[in-house]
Amino acid sequence: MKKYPPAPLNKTNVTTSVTTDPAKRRLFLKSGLLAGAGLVSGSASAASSSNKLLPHWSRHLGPGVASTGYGVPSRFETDVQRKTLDWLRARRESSVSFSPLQSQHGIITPSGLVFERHHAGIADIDPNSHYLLIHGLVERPLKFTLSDLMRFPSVSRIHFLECAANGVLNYPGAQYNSLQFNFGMLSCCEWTGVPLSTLLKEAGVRKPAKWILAEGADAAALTRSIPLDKALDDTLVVYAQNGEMLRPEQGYPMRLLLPGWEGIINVKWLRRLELGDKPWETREETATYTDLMPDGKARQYTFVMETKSVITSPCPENPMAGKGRVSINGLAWSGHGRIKRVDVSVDGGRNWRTARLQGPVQNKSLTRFSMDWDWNGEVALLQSRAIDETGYVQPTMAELRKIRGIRSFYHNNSIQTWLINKNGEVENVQLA
Ligand SMILES: Nc1nc2c(c(=O)[nH]1)N[C@H]1C(S)=C(S)[C@@H](COP(=O)(O)O)O[C@H]1N2
Ligand SMILES: [Mo]
Repeated sequence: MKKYPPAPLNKTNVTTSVTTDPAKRRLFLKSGLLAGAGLVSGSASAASSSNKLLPHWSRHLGPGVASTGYGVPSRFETDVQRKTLDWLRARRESSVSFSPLQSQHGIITPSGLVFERHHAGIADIDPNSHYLLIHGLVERPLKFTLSDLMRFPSVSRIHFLECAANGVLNYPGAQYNSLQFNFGMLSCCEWTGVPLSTLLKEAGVRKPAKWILAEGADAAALTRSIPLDKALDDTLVVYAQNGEMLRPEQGYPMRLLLPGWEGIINVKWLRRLELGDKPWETREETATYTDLMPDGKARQYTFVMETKSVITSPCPENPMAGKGRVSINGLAWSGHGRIKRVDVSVDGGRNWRTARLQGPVQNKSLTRFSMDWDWNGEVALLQSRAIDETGYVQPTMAELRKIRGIRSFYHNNSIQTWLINKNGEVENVQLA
């Protein structure tokens, strides 16, 4: 492990840039303020600009406030990007980009790095020409513009969102050596909006209603059927994400958010909710987003994203820096509720140790875990296994296939194995 000794203290540096004398300090602050406001010309104090031991950013004034009204990351972080695969649906009819989880810190995905999945591209909606209609089995059909929605009391909640197809590139024979491509259809944001139950109360649900059809305003007019129970439980109509209005990619000006449920049902660019007494059997719940089981029948309406976890460092994109003490870091999540425990193995699942969870552990949210490890430089097999508050344990690929067979495609929540090579490189492998 690298050691980081404190930088040598330089006398000139200390006395010119920092002073503990209150009188001098006031003077220093005053001239600093004036310079910042453009009232004083010239560069930083002569004493510090002549000190060549300091890096240039410590010797010269910076450019003032950021050059754009909306900030961007450091120019040294430009390789942190969403990514696409040329062959995989990089067409406007169907496109997907993957979030760089290897560069995510904490649990919130920055808005500009949230993965995208579009069935007809991004709808560019003028909020003044858009409204949400609630109709069907209701007492009073209602229309809500964005500003109508924003008049209701709002809630803000942190939830993950995962595409049911996350991990399909990770079945045997199709493995990418990548965290981003195998796990990056996953994000976690703070979402702000109105509980759907509030809007349904305004419209008045009529007795026979059991299901709701949700429809998007994109060219796909994407539709899915939603059970009324979930709609009245924790479903939100959201208009904001991470403290600002939704990004166009995420459904501006309004989308549905069904915490813990598969991505597709979180209808973006939401324009219509129709109440009915049975599911509509739309394309996205019959021809796709169903799982063919060993007996030849297909599982349908598999809403919940099951408990899952992955080590994000080390991973193929984050190789080992060297022998010695490292912190194994990862993410865990469950569509059933809170994460209760995460176990980590460095020997391919023979022995497990309980990892630290970074609190507060939130409901249907990404949860950070970590474990200290002294790497002896030998080959190792790293795994993580999440357990949620219902007691559900994340399965191995073998366990998953025993139940699901080999034709099932969506909802791959199996345990991931990273092989650590002696040279520190990390490989995506599957254990038999
Ligand atoms: N109207 C509409 N809603 C949609 C989609 C779409 O193409 N159109 N894609 C769905 C799918 S398959 C997923 S996984 C999520 C992705 O949400 P995101 O793009 O905000 O990450 O949105 C869902 N909602
Ligand atoms: Mo999806």
